[in-house]
Amino acid sequence: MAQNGRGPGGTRSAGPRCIALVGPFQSGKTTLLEAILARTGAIQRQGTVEAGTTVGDASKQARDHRMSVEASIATTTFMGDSYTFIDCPGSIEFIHDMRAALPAVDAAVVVCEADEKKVPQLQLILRELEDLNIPRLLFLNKIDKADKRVRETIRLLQPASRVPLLLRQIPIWNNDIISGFVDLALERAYVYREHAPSEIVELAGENLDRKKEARFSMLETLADHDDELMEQLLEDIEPPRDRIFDDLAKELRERHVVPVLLGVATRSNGVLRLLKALRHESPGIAETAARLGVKAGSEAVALVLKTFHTTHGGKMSVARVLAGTIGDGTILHTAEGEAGRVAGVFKVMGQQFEKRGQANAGETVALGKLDGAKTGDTLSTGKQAHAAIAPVKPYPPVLAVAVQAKERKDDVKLGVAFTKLTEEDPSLTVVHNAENHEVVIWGQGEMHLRVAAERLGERYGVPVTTRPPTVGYRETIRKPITQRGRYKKQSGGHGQYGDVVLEIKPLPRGSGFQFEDRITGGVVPRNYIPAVEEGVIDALKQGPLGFPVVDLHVALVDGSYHTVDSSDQAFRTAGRIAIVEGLPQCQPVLLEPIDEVEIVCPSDATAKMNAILSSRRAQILGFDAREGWPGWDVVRAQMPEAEIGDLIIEVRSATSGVGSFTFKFDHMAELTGRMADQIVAARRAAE
Ligand SMILES: Nc1nc2c(ncn2[C@@H]2O[C@H](COP(=O)(O)OP(=O)(O)OP(=O)(O)O)[C@@H](O)[C@H]2O)c(=O)[nH]1
Ligand SMILES: [Mg+2]
Repeated sequence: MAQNGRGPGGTRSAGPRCIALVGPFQSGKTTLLEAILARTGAIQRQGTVEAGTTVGDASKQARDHRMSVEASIATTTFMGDSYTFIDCPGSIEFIHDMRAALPAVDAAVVVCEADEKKVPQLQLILRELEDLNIPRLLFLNKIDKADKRVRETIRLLQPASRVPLLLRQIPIWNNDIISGFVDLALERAYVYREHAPSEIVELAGENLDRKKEARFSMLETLADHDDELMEQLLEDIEPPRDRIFDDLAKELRERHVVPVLLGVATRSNGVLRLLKALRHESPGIAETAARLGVKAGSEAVALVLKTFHTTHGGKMSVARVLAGTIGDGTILHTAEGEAGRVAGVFKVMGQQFEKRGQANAGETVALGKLDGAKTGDTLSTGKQAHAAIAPVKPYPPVLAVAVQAKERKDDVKLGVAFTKLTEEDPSLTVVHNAENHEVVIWGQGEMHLRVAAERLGERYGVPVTTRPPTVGYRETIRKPITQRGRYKKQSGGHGQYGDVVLEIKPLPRGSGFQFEDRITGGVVPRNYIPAVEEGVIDALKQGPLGFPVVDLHVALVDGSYHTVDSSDQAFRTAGRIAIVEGLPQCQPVLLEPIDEVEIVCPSDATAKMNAILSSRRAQILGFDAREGWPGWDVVRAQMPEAEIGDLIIEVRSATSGVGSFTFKFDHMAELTGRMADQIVAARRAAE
C-alpha cells in the first residue's frame, strides 16, 4: 500500500503518538493491545487473556483475577512511526490509572461492546474524555458475537456521548455472522481473515444499497460542521474523497464526532483499519502540547503518567515528553521541587523495560530512579520549574480495610511497602489511627483493596492480614452523679494519699469533655488539681461500655490531702477511681457516628438505592437530578458509619459498577437495644 507520510487527506500529524485504550470493564482493551502489538510486529504471536500470555496484564494480580488492575504500557512501530499505547483498566475501582494517563495522550480508543448494561460505564469514561477535550474513537469490539444491527447498537450507545457517534464502517453479514465490513470513507469492502489483513472484495446487491445509505448518513453528520459539504450533499454533488478524509480528521481532532470502527480483537479483525485511522486522523504531539499549554523549545517538559517499582530496575516513572529532549543524566524538577537525575531511559513493553537512547518530544518512555517524582507530576529542565499541567486528584475513597503484617518483624518493612504502594497507586490512602493504633487502607472498592493487600505480599514482600476497620464508637452518660474517689496506701515508709469528690454530669451532644475546678479553702491544694484532671481524662479513655467517653462535665468540688503522703500520682489515681466508680451509675449509653452520604447513580437505579439505604438504617433526606449528568440522580441520606462500611459493594452491584458516593462525618447519635448490646459484647470479647 502506498504511504508517503501523507494520508489520503494530506493533513497527517507526524511523529510519535501516545494513545489510550479505555472502555467499560472487560470490553477487550488488553486483547486489542495484544492484537496491535502482534499486527505491528512488536511480538511474534498474539497471546490471550485466558492463557495469561498477554503483554498487558502481566502482573501476578492481573493474571490471577483475569482483569486489568493497573495501566499497561507498550510501545510499538507502525509504518515508521512510534506508537505508545496505554491499556487502561475498565473497572471503576482502578479508574485512577486511566485518569492519570489521559491528559498526556493524543487520542483515546474507546473499546466497547454492544451491551446495554455497559452504557453507564461508557458514559462515565466518555465524560472524562469530554472534560479533558481528548479526541476519541470508538472501537466496537466483539462483533463476532453481535446479535443486533450495528445501527441499533449505535442508537443504544449514543446517549453515553455528548457528540454524535459517527459510523465509519458497516458490517457485512453472512448467515447471521459478521464476515467483514465496508469502509464508508474508502468505499471499499473487506472480508475478515483471522490474524491476517482483511481481503478486499466487490460490493454488490443489497450490500451496495446499504453502503450508499450509511455513507450518506455519515456525510450528513460530517456536514453539520462543514457548510460546503452540506451544499454538495443538498445539490447531489459527490464530494471528493480527500475532502471526506480531511473532514474525518478535522472533526475527530475538534471533537465534533466520535468515529466508530468495528472489530474482533481476539482475531485481530479491524485492527489494521484502526491503526490507519489513528495514523491519519489522530492529532500528534504538536496539538497535544498546545492543548496542555506547553510551548516547544529547548526546555524539556514531560508528564508522569504512571509509576512502577520494579524488582530489578527500582523506581520507573513513565512519562510523555511534551517538549524538548530527556536523556540519561538529565536533571529534572517538578513544580514543587527536585525530581532527581534520570538514571536510564527505557522503552516500556508491559512489565519489561529496555534501555534506549534519549527521548524526544512526543515519545513515551520510562525514566529511571526519579525519587522526587510521582504520577501526575510535570517534569521540566528549565531554570524555572514548569507549572503543574494537569494534576489529577483521585476520587474520594469509599471502602477501607485494616491491615497488619502477618509477622511482627515485618512492621518496619510494611511502612516502606506502603510508600511504594501509594506511589504506584495514588487512589489508595494509608491512615494510621492514633487512638487504637490501627493502620487502615482506604480505596475505591473491594477488588481494589484486595489487590492492594496482595501487592503488599507479592510485590513488596510483606504478607498482611486484613479485617474490617474499627468503627469510631463512643459512649456518654445520661444521669448526673456526685462521686468520691479515695486513694490511700500505708505500707511501711512513705504512703499514698489522695481524696477527691467529683460532680459528673452529661453535656449536650458534640460538647466533648469539660473539667472545672470548684475547690474552695484549699481542701485540695492547687498544685494537685492538674493531676486530678489527668486522672479523669485517663479514665475517660475507656468507659464502662469499653469506649471513649464524651460529652460530659466533671467538676472537682471537694476532697482532702495529707501533708506527707499526698502526691500528683496519688491524686491522679483518686481522680481515676472517682470516674471508674461513678460512670456505671450514670446510665452510660453508646454513641455511634452518623455520616452524611451522597450517592450518585443512574436514575433507573434510584429506587434500588432507596431500598438499600432503608435496609441500612439510613434516614433519606431526598433525591435530585444530578447536576450536569442527564440520566443520573443524587440521593442524600444520613446513615450510621457502621452501615457505610461495605455500602459500596451493594451500590456497585445495583448500578453495573458505576454508582458511587461521598460521605462526611455529621454527628454522634445514641444507640440502644440489641444492636448496642452486641457491639458492647463484641468489644468485651476483643479485650
Ligand atoms: N468473542 C470475543 N471475545 C473477546 C474479544 N475481545 C476480547 N474478548 C474476550 O473478552 C474478555 C476480556 O478481554 P480483555 O482484553 O481482558 O478485556 P479488557 O477490556 O482489557 O478488560 P479490563 O481491563 O479488565 O476491563 C476475554 O475473555 C477476551 O478473550 C472479541 O473481539 N470477541
Ligand atoms: Mg484489560
